[in-house]
Amino acid sequence: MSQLKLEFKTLLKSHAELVEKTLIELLDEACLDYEIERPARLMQAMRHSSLDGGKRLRPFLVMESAKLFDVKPDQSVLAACALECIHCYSLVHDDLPAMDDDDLRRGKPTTHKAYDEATAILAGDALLTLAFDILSREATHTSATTRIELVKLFAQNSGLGGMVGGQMLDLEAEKKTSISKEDILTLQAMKTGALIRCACHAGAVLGNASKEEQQTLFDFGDIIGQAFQLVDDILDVTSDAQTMGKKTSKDADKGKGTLVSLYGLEASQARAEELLEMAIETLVPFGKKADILIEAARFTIERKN
Ligand code: GRG
Repeated sequence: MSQLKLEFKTLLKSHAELVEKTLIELLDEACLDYEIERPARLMQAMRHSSLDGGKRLRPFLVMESAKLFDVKPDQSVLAACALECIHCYSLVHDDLPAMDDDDLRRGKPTTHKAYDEATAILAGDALLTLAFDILSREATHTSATTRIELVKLFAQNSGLGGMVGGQMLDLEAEKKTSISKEDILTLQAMKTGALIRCACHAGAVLGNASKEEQQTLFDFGDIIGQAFQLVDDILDVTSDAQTMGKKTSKDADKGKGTLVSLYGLEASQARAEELLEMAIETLVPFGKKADILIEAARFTIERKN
């Protein structure tokens, strides 16, 4: 294994540990910092949905993108955790019977299986709103202008024009007999790509980067977002539930149109490699400072779960 890959793996683990520790603190605080009582069952379901699992790729991207602009991980971890809360909420709601109807997530029972549907809906809602509570805090960034910029960025990427809108397009696509490549790319860029792009862009915002630098991180995030979803579709065909920690063959079972079903495995794998080269090219202006982000792009392509 190359020195850089080793460094990336070590950082992925240590950032994930920092995210876990911070999420535990944020959830503990959420029980304490107001006078009003917190429903214990809801708190447990939020912890079940957000702690002890996942690759924590989005927070990693926030922290490593911010590092390009000399923001240390302990200064970017709160924004990183806010994004992870939004991601976890989306997984909880996506697993519900009304959506993907899944029993397994991150190797554990999905939240509605461990609790019940109503509690899972509320746990998702509370994680989403907690994300914006975190973003509004002075500890997330000393500048109120930057905090508002982050709120807008996270809201736009997670909402109607981003992840939620993409999920709607995805649900509608399931009912169609065929779907074009352009439609697949649009819905994937919204459903999955938007949060990954947001992670990289947020790092640049936290670092007060110039508009040009922000655009570079946006472009990088956009490309790895595409690659991430493409690999997710490939793994849905080639992997198994134990490795993935969630059910596989879901796309084929539903007759769902993906780039893999349109072009086949080989062409999809070649496209993933092409996207990796594009992602690396995007970061050329940052030179060696971007080595770890490039490894993150490689991980997105080579990951097994
Ligand atoms: C319900 C509003 C709403 C949105 C759902 C995120 C999403 C939209 C659906 C999840 C379905 C899915 C499996 C999409 C493929 C890409 C994806 C988001 C995979 C899960 O992300 P990972 O692999 O998960 O980063 P971990 O568990 O590692 O955090």
